[in-house]
Amino acid sequence: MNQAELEQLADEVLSFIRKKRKQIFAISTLAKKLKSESSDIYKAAKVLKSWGYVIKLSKSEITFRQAADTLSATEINYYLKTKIIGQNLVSFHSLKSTNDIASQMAATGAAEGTVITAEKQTLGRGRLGRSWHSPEKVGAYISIIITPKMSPEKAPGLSVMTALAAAETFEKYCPGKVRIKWPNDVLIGNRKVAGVLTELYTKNNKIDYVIVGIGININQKQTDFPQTIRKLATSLRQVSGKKINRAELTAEFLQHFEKEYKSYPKSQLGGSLKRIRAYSSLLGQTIILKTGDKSLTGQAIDIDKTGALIVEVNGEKVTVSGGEVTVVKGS
Ligand code: BT5
Repeated sequence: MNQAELEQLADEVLSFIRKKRKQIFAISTLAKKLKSESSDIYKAAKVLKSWGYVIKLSKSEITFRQAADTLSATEINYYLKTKIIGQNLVSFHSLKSTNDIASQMAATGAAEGTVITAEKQTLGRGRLGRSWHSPEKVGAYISIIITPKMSPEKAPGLSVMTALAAAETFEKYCPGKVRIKWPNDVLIGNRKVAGVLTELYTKNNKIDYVIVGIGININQKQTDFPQTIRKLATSLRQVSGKKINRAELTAEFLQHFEKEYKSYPKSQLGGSLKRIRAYSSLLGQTIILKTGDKSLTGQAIDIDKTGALIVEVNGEKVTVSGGEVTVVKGS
């Protein structure tokens, strides 16, 4: 049995023992059920231990004690209750960027709802060539492939939709503290806890596919962030005071995403505007908004169903679909 086969067997053993914590399984019984040799089951259990699972293992018995802190497909699947999003789930240990792999997979026909995750990214991307700090074991780096049947002009609101799904996920861990900073940031206490990067691919003026990427700071301590962003960033653990199960949180986020996405191609953000407004950190504030080399100053007054920000500038309403916002202090 080669390493890949052994890892697959380890996954199968896990799916048997994972749901029954503390139950003693005879290796010979598992071997029969999985049509394998007892010696291979033993080796597979050792692989699970090397992945961080706490397992009591003897030559004849296996007992599952505790799950590993991983973002593996098996762990996420354990918590996943979606119908489409994440039903095809591919997890990597290390990638340059989950968005890049997702795009390659979408271009070669991966199904809508396919999700790519990574334990760490070596070239995690933000918008406009910026980078996303993506260290191992503490965050979640997720990309979702979607193929909405709608015109490309309707795509910008997907970032706000995703930020909403993230905010609703985080609410359970940090109730009452989560804010959405239009168009793609999720903040807690004015610090960034997650960022969304939506990339649209078109063919003949139609959407070919969209990659929705999100990076979530989950279990970082403040010193885990590099100096450059230490004052700008936070994690769910820092705010809640509790270490959070990353696989469970990822599954919960995918579920919220699926719920929001269901109605999006038809009615865009129509059904969720009330919640978006309630989470928004900008509405009512005086802001400076930069788009390309243009800049405007005004009061953010609303977000519409396309995800655009409505800004009042000298008594006139201006609708903007993207950009960089700075809040003018004391507004
Ligand atoms: C974003 O860009 O906020 C989008 C981030 C998307 C990351 C995900 S991870 C999975 C998928 N695969 C990828 O390669 N990317 C996506 P932007 O609005 O441009 O913000 C980037 C800025 O946020 C940086 O310039 C830093 O100032 C700050 N930043 C970088 N890493 C951070 C982190 N871990 N936490 C908080 N802020 C961070």
